Amino acid sequence: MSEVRRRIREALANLDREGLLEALREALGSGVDVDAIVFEDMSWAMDEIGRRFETGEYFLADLLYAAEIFKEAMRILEPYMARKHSDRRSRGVVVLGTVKGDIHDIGKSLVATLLRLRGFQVIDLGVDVPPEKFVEAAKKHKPLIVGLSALLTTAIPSVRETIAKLREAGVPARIIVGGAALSEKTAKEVGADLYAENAVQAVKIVEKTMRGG
Ligand code: HCB
Repeated sequence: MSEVRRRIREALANLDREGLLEALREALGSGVDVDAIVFEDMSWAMDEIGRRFETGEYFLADLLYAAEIFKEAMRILEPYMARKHSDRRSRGVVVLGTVKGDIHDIGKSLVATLLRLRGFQVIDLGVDVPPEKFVEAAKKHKPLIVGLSALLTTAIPSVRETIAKLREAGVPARIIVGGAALSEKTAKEVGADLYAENAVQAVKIVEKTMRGG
């Protein structure tokens, strides 16, 4: 891995805002791929921050600050993502939200951003979304796909309940799930149709599903 990418990882993991912004500008100036920065380096750093929180090295305030720095970095990176991913074809509706009991929104918002860049109309329901709100939005907007996000293992029952309520209500949309609480295996267990590890994969899967795949 290049030195500048290593600096991006270290700066974000160490909550060094200035160091991160400087490394990002340098990386973008030297042509480093924006997806590698966001989905490999910055995502790795957020996981590392989670690990430091788990071991007691970081506190809740550090997680909040990390989220703030991440969002600031995204404001620099988004135009590069737009250049790389933009496709203005109109491709249909996706309803997306973080399930009830969970307020993590960075990953879900990244999925929303990429889908919008690829031409999807995204109805983003936000965070801590109760199952009934997913059902109401699905009935109103008739999406082909509903996306659920969950980072807390304690939110997995909410994912299961939301999927059950969508099915009970006869919503025909395929359901994709993602977020640190889920895996291919848990996705199957809670009754989801599809699972994505990151936003790029989510978009590929949604596009394939829209094409009938
Ligand atoms: Co939070 N938190 N947190 N947190 N947090 C995690 C998630 C832990 C894993 C940290 C840890 O202990 N290792 C942990 C959960 C442990 C567990 O349940 N097993 C945890 C905890 C415990 C908590 C609190 C309970 C802490 C407390 O209060 N004591 C609390 C819960 C609040 C609540 O939700 N009710 C809490 C709070 C917070 C904030 C608010 C301080 C802050 C979030 C701010 C925000 O989102 N605006 C926060 C943060 C930042 C994190 C970590 C450090 C980073 C999350 C993140 O943004 N990652 C996280 C550590 C980790 O995840 N390993 C930690 C970066 C994004 C880009 O990755 O995985 O979210 P992503 O999204 C990807 C991918 O999953 C996929 O695409 C995205 C882009 O590539 N994807 C989807 C996501 N959603 C998808 C949906 C689809 O349909 C398809 C694909």
